[in-house]
Amino acid sequence: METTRTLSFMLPKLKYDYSALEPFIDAKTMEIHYTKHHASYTNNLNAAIESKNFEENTIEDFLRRISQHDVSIRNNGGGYYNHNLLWEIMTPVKGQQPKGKLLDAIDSSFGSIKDLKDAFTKAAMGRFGSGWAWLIKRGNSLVVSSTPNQDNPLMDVAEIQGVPVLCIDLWEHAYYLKYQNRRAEYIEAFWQIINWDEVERRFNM
Ligand code: MN3
Repeated sequence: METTRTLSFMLPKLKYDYSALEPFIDAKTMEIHYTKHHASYTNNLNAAIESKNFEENTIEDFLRRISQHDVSIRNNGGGYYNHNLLWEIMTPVKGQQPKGKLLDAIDSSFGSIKDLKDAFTKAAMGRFGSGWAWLIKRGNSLVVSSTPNQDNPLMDVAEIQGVPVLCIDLWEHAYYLKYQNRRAEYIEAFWQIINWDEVERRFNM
């Protein structure tokens, strides 16, 4: 007897309040971003895979073979994964700094944290239109990149592939209410709320 296994993805719970990242990210933006945008990617992804049989078991499995799937899974699967990661790598806990093997890799790959910040900011400013900038792990080193739309570095279609450890959302929905056209200010503010402990945990995985 053939069984149909229906896979479905859950919108993860936010670990902090909508207002927790104030004044860097305002509460209204967080609320809309999570309850509308991320929820839509999740629902649309589930609709795109409903009642179909796939070999994939995890979102990462889908992304690594995304060239085999239709554009709806690419856009919504990317949107689902990217926002899951985004909520995790931001924190209301002030004053975190990279340390340990992560700091070693930052120093050997970029020179210093300042150099990493410059490279990350340049990639984020240089992304035309909507997309993401990334810090990705390739072996024991780190690389900065950016992708359009909801693509990400796990995808087999990405220009620069690797495992994401840090990301910034460059869609206007991520910053327009507070920063309007001032993307540079948003990127500078974002740098103040990075959860370096989580970035380090992902780097060490
Ligand atoms: Mn977004």
